[in-house]
Amino acid sequence: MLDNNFKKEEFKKSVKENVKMLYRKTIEEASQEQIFQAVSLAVKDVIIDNWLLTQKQYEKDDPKIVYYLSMEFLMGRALGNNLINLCAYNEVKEALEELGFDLNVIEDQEPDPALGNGGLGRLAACFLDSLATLGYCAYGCGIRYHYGLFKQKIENGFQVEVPDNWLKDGYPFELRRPEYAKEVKFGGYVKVVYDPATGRNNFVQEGYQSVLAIPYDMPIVGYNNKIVNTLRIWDAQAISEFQLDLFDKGDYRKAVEQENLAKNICDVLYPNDNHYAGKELRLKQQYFFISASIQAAIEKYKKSHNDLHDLPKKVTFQLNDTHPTMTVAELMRILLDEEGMTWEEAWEITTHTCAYTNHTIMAEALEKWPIELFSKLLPRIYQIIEEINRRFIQEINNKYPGNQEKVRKMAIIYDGQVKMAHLAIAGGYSVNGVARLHTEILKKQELKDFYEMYPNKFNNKTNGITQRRFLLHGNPLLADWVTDHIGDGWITDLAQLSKLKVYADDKRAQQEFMNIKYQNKVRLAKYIMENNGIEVDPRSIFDVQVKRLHEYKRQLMNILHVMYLYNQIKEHPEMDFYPRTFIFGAKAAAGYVRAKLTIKLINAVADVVNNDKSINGKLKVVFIENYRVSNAEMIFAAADVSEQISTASKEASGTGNMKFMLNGAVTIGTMDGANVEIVEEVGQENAFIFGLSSDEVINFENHGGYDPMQYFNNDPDIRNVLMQLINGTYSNGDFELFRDIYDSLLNTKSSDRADTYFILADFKAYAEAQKRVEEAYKDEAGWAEKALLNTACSGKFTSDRTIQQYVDEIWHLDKVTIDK
Ligand code: TH1
Repeated sequence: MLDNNFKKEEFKKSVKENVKMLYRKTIEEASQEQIFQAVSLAVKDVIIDNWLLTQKQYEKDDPKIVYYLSMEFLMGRALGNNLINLCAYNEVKEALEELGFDLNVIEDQEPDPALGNGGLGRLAACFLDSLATLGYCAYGCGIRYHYGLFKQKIENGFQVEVPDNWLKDGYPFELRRPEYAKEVKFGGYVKVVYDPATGRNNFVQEGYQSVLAIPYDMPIVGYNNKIVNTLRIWDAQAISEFQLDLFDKGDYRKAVEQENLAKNICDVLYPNDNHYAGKELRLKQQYFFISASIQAAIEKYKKSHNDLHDLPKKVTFQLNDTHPTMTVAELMRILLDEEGMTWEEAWEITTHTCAYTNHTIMAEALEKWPIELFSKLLPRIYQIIEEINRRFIQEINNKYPGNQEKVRKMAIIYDGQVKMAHLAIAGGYSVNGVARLHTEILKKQELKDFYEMYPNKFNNKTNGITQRRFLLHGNPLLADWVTDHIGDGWITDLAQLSKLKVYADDKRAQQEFMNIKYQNKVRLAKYIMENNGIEVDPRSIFDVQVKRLHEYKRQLMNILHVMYLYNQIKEHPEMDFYPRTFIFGAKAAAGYVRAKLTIKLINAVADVVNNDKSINGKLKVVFIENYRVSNAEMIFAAADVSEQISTASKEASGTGNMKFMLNGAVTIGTMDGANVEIVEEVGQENAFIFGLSSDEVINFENHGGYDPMQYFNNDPDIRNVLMQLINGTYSNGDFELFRDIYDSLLNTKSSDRADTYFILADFKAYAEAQKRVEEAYKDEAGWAEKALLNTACSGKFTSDRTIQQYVDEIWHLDKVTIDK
């Protein structure tokens, strides 16, 4: 039996007690939601003991700390995951059964905290899980959005956004800690005050507005090691309502302004993935959580250390993309203005404490703030950035005398804008990409000049995912099967999955493996029936593309290919065709018109295809509403084919690709992001690779694009499909509904370049790869071997490996174990 604090009878008693205390009810009278709250409280009780133990150990050992600063933490539900990591899942399941409840149903009561958009936010959550499991002292720092990413409803085929009020019934796994509140200042002006005692100019912000940042802590439970780390998310509260004596009671107008400022800062997560909108409120959010987090970190450091010059030995601030880059200037501000350091001292410390991760090369995601906006909202921070910029330009001039081109391309402030990526690179000691190909593109293209100037800052950390959530919790049948064959070491050492390779051509193992896949497909088919009212055949190929909707991810190419297959089946009814279910799940940013239209197209094609009796159910199309972490776990487990078809060079890494692979799905994809490394691990013959390479794409882009018209003119299959966008086939005779999509592919007027993402260029290669998928699937044993090998070769893609590389090469943390 594993070592945990769960005694079944005690646990049952505690649940009953909680139901009584919380709701004045007996267990028979309580609703499932109330049982969820009571169970969570009982679990939290166990967690808090370990949380305290961990705290004690950290105080004793004084390890180096990483602060993972991120605007997004896509945690997903906590109850099931906490039980898994406490090694108490099965016991609690039994205990609840004895009380007459089903743990799965209880888990379904939990709101899915969606404080993130997609890969970037989910990566942060996987990293926290790995950090706790590996025994490293880490804090996640973020924002307590009152509304996470919207819930998606599909009405008449269109996406409708519904607010996600995840805090409505209270969230049992958070702890409010008002005693650690911090003041954050906005606006006003900077007054220079000469101090004759020190002979220095002091910079004092005056006439500002304040907001109080209140931390809420969430426990991050390590796997089977008693370690509990902390995710600290900050909420905003008006200073006046918190601490009456702090505010000037006479200034009513200011009081109201401060009240309003506090009110909306934490309202809502910006729903844009890979896109920057440049809104003032977003800038406020960034400074709000960074200022609070850095103040708290410095205060904590000073409690047990007396020399801030040693900060880099004890602390790293890891910036999750450029969103937290304010860290560089805020740390400088504290060291200069509050600690009285010289610029040189402060800069030395800052540039050895901050490190930056780049997650995208998409131009529209680059953060560039107008000087006007920035300097008005953050006058002192802006002043500091100006000085950083002045010295940085000097450094460029020293290295490249007279080269104005370099200054133009690299300056932090240029053309009336503050460029956050440049600040992050200049202000930190490490710059990393998130997959090997992506890091190479950074070094050779996007950040070439910076790489030339600071080659030693650049490094790669290929992303990973946590197997605790995406196999152990999400796919219990496969998890048990794996454990039966190779033991349970894989749970904390995923490389051990390679021991499964010997079973790849074993008939019995193949059968068991595919039988588990089948059962998971039945589970998903049931979910689809209940949620979409569509009947799908679990014996058909489950071909899945789930991820945020973005043109570069090319959901459009997928659905155009479905239209093409449908045409083929209609034209050649006698044709041999293996039944296939195309499954989509994707949220589009609320303002991204073309992405939303693509969702409509997918649903429109689904309507026609699914209701055409003449094709005998050979083809089904399903759009799963409200794709999110909780249903993702079930979807990965059920997939045969993993669609990873981004335009080469555009997807920095991808992490869904790894979750599919772990669960024994075979990839159809381009040589993009981490797909490259997936193919390297599993072998070309166990994946279906097609399309332009990143070099080819970049080459086209550097030479004015390519001509999609040639494909339209020369290929009747492509022409047919495109014409169906504007001849009413999928729009009840409406020629205009999908015209924007048609234009985006062919018409240079509708965008800078027609077919920006090379869909027509790759279409035939994609169709041909899909044909290979079909042929391969018909060979049952051959497919089973491929599927099994995908699981067996997925060991590299654990976030435990990624985190260990961050620790070894960037953070240099000390490993902690809890004294028994
Ligand atoms: C994603 C990348 O698109 C994806 O390829 C990568 O696997 C993931 O990050 C984790 O590294 C990004 N998400 C965002 C979200 C915003 C801005 C930039 C990116 S890059 C808001």
